[in-house]
Amino acid sequence: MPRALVTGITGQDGLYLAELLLAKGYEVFGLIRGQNNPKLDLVRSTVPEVKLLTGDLTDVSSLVRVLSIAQPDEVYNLGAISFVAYSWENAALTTDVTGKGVLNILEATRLYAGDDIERVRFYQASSSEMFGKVQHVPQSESTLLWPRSPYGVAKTYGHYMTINYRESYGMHASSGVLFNHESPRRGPEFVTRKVSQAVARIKLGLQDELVMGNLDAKRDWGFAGDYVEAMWLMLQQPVGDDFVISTGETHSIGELLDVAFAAGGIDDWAPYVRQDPQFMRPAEVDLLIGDSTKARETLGWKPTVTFEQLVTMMVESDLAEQSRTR
Ligand code: NDP
Ligand code: GDR
Repeated sequence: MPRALVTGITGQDGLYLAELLLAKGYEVFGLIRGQNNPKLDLVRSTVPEVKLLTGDLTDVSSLVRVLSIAQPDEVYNLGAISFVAYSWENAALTTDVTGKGVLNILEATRLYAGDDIERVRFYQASSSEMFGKVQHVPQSESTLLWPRSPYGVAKTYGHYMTINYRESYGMHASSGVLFNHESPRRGPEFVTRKVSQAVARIKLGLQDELVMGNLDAKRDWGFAGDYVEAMWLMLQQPVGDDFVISTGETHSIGELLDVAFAAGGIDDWAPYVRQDPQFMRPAEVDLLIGDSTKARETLGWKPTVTFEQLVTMMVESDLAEQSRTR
């Protein structure tokens, strides 16, 4: 039975990845930070087979201990401070967790592998946010990185450190440059879920206003369930490499509002939506659209859920959840 260690198990992707790995017959270990995390209930009820181990990406000794217990064949580093807007307010902490945390787990993995570096394969959750002020459209593995947020800068450090471990030590280390991916499990602070929850609550008469930031930014949004499959596929390749994972379609936040309100049976969103500077960012990433040709050709990966299907899935899920809990 292959063994996998997943950091970020309480996040959106961690849960989907754990489900995928369990279905493939893996023994799965998840890194948790410890006490009183309300998201642990969902992990325990959805994937009770996962063995939870306590540690933190900022604490190398905890990672060394966790690796020695889990004895993984594959390490998926999904843990991060992942909310871009928050990263300006907590730039140093974001750097420690999202940036230096990658070095910590790479180094702990190298120590764990010892003389047999091929004993373990490593996945790093890199991000389209690294493209920032985009230098080419669409963005591929060779597009110049120009991050525009402390989060993007930290991810860029982790990305290059992963490549460096591959090149310096021959580690089977892969970096997935994933574009935005969403699901009903998405955290409510991210724009898709904020909108889908608001549509559900407006429809049910629980809320009458949605306060937003920049409506002109464009994102390439896919379904998280599809994207975790790409992570696994990367670690099944003969050598580590970097892959862009994206749909190749881009939509503005305005278009997201169009589709989400329509999915909730509301024709016109304008009467409900107000913009407020508190949700504007000091520097914006205006346009993301990915070219995932390499992943499609090498991994045989492709997305299965369209933008409209994704947004509708999220609105329907939130309508069901809000109806249950109101
Ligand atoms: P989430 O924000 O949902 O989950 C983040 C996870 O990181 C949580 O489990 C959180 O644990 C954990 N974490 C936070 N701080 C630490 C720490 N100090 N030590 C250990 N774990 C920590 O993210 P997603 O699931 O959406 O994303 C997974 C990864 O992929 C992240 O690295 C993200 O940056 C990256 N990514 C995501 C994309 C997306 O569109 N979703 C696109 C590209 C990259 P806790 O519950 O304890 O806070
Ligand atoms: P992003 O996702 O920053 O792309 O990072 P988010 O959903 O937060 O923002 C997407 C775009 O929407 C605009 N926006 C708003 N965003 C939020 N959160 N709230 C609002 O009210 C709002 N109004 C407009 C933003 O300005 C932005 O342009 C996500 C995270 O998952 C990262 O961890 C990951 O690396 C990248 O996707 C790829």
